[in-house]
Amino acid sequence: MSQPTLVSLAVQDGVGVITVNNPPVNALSAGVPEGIATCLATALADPAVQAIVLIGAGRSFIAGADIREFDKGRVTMPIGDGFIDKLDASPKPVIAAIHGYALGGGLETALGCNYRIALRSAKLGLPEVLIGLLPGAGGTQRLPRLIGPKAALDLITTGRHVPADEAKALGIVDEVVEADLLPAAIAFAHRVAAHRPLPQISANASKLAADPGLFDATRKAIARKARNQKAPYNCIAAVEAACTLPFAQGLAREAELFRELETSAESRALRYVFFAEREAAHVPGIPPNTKAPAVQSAAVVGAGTMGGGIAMCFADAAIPVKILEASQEALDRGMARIRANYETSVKRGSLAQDEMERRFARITPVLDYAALADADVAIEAIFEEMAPKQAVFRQLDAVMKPGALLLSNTSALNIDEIASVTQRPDVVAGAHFFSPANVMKLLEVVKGAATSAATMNAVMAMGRAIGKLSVGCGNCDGFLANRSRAPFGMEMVILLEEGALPQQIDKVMVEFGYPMGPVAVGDLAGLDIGWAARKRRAAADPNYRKQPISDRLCELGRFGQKTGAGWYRYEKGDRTPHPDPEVTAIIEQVSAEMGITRRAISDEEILHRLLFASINEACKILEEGIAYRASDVDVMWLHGFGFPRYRGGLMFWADQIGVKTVYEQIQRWHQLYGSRWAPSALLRQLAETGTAFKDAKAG
Ligand code: T1G
Repeated sequence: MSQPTLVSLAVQDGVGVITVNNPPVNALSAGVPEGIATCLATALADPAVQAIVLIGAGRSFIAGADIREFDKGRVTMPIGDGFIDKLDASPKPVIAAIHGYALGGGLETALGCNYRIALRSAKLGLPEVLIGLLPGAGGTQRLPRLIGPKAALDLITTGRHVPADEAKALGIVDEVVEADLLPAAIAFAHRVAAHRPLPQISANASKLAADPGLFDATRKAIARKARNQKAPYNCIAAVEAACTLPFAQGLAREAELFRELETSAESRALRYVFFAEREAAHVPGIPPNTKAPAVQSAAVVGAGTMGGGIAMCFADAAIPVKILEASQEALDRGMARIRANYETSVKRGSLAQDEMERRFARITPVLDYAALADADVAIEAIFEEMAPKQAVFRQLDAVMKPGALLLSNTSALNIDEIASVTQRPDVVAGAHFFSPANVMKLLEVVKGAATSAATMNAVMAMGRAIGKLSVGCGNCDGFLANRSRAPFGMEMVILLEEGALPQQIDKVMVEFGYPMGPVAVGDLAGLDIGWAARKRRAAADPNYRKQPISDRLCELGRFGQKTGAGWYRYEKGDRTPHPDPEVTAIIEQVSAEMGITRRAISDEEILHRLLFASINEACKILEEGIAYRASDVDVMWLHGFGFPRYRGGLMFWADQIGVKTVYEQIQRWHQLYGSRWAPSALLRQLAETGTAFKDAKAG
């Protein structure tokens, strides 16, 4: 069967309409740039054609270069050679007609045209920086010429999508229409067919005058977010070149700066993450694009921090939600916390007052389970104890309408044990939100033994509907996220016993790219939560490895920021962690009691002991089939634990070190430290076969 035509030309009413048809998003895959150039040449040679419209078929204009092509060893720009310059030099007017998205090379294509018309619902942008690149098809040279360097820097260094109305206000788009894009574009073409000279962005330097301090100020402004990264700075350098060099030299400088990025570890990692986040949507046993019933109403049991945050997720997605508590007083407290959360967003300017009221009104506090009966989904979000959770599920099982999803927000407890108290275990699953639930994007969707494929599909879709990144996994103690993170936490405590201090561990991990050190994160979350969990585990498991330093801090009432002291000391009203000599003394005291001779531990040993411990556990989770693919571990670590995105994720980063190197180091620590470092069978197999972690297959 012949390839469907990627790019076609049809002449309508003296207008040559070039249509790009490369589903799903009209990426500039091989053949598309060439097709545009061929159709353009044909249209220019046709005397019947007075003007040209370039439009996308299906759901979008052009969403950019084909990101998959970068890793196919293509050294030149993956968007064909200079087809945009051919558009730019066209003697007949070319109008880009934009719907859906015009992103990256797509917007750069539109900037090569003389005019741009867009549907009001369209979004435009240059998001290359988000995958560790820069607009490498003239965008860093044309956009500043169109809207000025300051506005161009904002779009290029943030990669944000700009709605059509804002694009018009900025001057990127000439006209915004409500509907009927093609007829409007053809009418526009007729209006400008005789206009001369044609507007040519590359020839217009009138807006390039930049405040000389602009570029240094921008470099300073992005420094925190752009830490350890190159792309944001190359973006700035490329725009600076637009303001200091003639167009042709500026293009050459842009290409040079682009090439520095295309093969960088940062861009390879960010391009990997782009696809890993999309791959996570696929749960084994469920064909892609299987429709799921939309959740139109929700119920949350428990109005604590998590329950309130979960209720906000539904209200924010315009889904009415009821929230239940055991007493009026608890309910009032929960509602007050929700209102306070919204008021903080209004104060910050990220939420309008009237929108806040609309969202708050979608949350209905109730005291009676019967009031939840007609919700499409009920999410239990009470404290982490099995018996009370089972009691909630018995109540839900008794009242919820047939077909309702019965979900638990538990972060580790056995989904099968929860499902076992209901008559409908097939609709029971885990929906593990991360705190704060209304902010964190990750939703860990846990499949119990009896959970049906339809339920998994429905919960994954529900997560996406409320703006979450749903990642599926199997049922075990701690599921995928917390189980893979547990060895990191244990190793951190042991490093403290052996010779490290909190401030050293945090410095290592912040320099690696975490936004906050793991020890300081404990103080933020509250040390009492972990203390309660440790006491429960110690009671249940005599072999449980105690954490005497952490316990000692808690026995002293040092629960972290909430008590003004934890691992660190805090000044009133200030969240800055200050190393505390008292804590150093406690640590040294415990080391002595444990008979440990403290030693200096290198930063590299800290980094590798923390992360390799979790890599080994992740391999076990994969070999047991609890994780469906290694990239799901990475997506969880990026969105659940703040692992730096430009390093790709725990397993992608491990691949940069090499499976064999990781394996041999773990073997050495196994000799030195005993069973907790026993290499997983999968890790050994990957090392022996030379298979990358990212290609590790679930058991
Ligand atoms: N290349 C290849 N595949 C892409 C793609 C792209 N640019 N964009 C999307 N896809 C695939 C995606 O993997 C998924 O595949 C399907 O399309 C639907 O995507 C020269 C060098 C456009 C906002 O960074 O931001 O241009 O999972 O699930 O939620 O200077 O896709 O179905 O197999 O995301 O509606 C710049 C990236 C490239 C835009 C639509 N452009 N794409 O979101 O659908 S670099 C981008 C997106 C560049 C130039 C430089 C989003 C979207 P599958 P989806 P969506």
